[in-house]
Amino acid sequence: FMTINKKKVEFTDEKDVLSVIRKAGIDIPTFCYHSELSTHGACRLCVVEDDKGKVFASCSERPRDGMVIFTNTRRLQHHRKTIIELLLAAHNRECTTCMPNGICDLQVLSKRLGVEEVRFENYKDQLPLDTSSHSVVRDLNKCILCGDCVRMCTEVQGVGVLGFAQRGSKMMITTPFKKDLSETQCVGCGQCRVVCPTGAIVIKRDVNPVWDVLEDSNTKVVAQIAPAVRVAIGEYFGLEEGANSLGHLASALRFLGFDEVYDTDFGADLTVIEEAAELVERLKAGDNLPLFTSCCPAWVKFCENVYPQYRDHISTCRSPQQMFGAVLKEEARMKKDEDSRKTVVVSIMPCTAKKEEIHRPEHFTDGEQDVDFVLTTAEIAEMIKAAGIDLTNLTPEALDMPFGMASGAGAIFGATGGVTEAVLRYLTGSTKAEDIEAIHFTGISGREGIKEATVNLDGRDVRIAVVNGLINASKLIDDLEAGNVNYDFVEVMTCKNGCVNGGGQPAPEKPETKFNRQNGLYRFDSRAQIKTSGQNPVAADAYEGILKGKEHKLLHNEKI
Ligand code: HC1
Ligand code: SF4
Repeated sequence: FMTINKKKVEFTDEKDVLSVIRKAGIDIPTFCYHSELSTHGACRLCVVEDDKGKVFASCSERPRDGMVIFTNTRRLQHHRKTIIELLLAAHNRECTTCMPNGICDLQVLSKRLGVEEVRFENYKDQLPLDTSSHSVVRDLNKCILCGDCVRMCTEVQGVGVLGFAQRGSKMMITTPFKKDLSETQCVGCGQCRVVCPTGAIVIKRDVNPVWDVLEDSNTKVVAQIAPAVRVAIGEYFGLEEGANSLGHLASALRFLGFDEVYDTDFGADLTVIEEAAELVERLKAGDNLPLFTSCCPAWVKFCENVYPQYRDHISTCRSPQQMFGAVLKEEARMKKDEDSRKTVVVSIMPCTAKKEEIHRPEHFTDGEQDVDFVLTTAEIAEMIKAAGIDLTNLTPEALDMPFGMASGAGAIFGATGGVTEAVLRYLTGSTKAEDIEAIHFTGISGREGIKEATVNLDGRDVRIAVVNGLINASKLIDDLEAGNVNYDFVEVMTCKNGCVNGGGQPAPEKPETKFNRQNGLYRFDSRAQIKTSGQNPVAADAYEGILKGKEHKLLHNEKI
């Protein structure tokens, strides 16, 4: 037991006093504390006072039996207010035009703690923004040096392009040799933005050019919605975490002026069919095994940067977003006599790295970019709100045809293990509920960073690994190099738990948020009429029609 504000509180295995306080229902403020990152102890907002008058950071103290602490004395209130004032003094305070306006932790806490004035002069020079990345924008004038981005990039992603430099009032977070982000090994995952408590790292917005094309009557604007978006966008509108909002979103997009609305799950069905064929071929030839999945662009970039010797192991398949983009543009080319409008494809994605993927030339078809814009879940929510549409009050609508049909296997792509599960459903060929369930329980689903399974396909044991969080990809490849492990198929998703936790999604409210979204995708799958990609009649028709003779050209990467 410990005593918090004169009340007895029980604790068990909490690693620090802060966790005990929060478990007791007191929301103690912090900037630099994330349960999944190491403890930094820098922001000092979580200070508490003991019965002897000692003040200490609760994030860095282990709970002890008999401890007596106070969380909100006048002294602590004064201390916290001064910290916020000092941060605000060194901060660009153009809040009204700042992207996280209204949800910025610095803004929220300064209101909550009753900061009425800033008694100190701003002593910092304004620094230029780094807009070089397709995925995120860095604004050092809004950085409060909590180090959350540094620890995320290093500890979870193993990329490590952000670090502290200089000391005292000159201290800043920077890249190696202060290079622009686009010149570093940054993979564009946007996870630094998810943990940034202010506007120092924000999503690169593509909202304005999309508004322009929506208003242009010479343009047909076609949307595709990624799997993970449907189970997260509702959070912006007060819906339950993991609730399926696909139908609501389709309706909202039509209100915004989109001409056709599709589901990237259809592209995922095509990916399953192509990637499964590639796996079978490589298993036969024994070449370039393990086969690495290619749907996550941040992983592809990471592999190219850090492990170029494994480049040929990555599947030649384009990602579902790129396959679908190529199909939509091909359809437009084939029908240009009926419809002379220019077709613009907009992807709605949970991912900031998808913004860069669309510019990779090996994904172009005959030199033409297939997907024109990527909007993250955060950006489309912004547009829906700007238009005054209340997502929750819309009547859910169906997707358009001819491509608006997808299997449940396509939807689970958005959760770690989902791509593998979808490929195995297709390769085993059974549509029986018990066989589908058995695949789920082979070991490919779950919360671990690296999962393993062995599955018998046509008499051969196929060794599989499923990875989420890039640092785990490094561990796996180091083990492969050392000969400690051996696999035939490896799925890698950059973000922890997969796309549900992507850099373009709402910042998770609590640790369970990502699991609620993951469960939402599996619920979506359980209600889907078709379960495997091979059963998708629209995909089968596409192979007989629009894709015939063009499978490689539209669905695979050009070697550059
Ligand atoms: Fe993903 Fe994918 S699952 S990469 O996580 O393969 O972004 O949702 O759209 O392309 O389908 C993301 C999600 C997404 C692709 C698919
Ligand atoms: Fe690191 Fe990802 Fe942020 Fe790039 S986008 S700096 S790789 S966390």
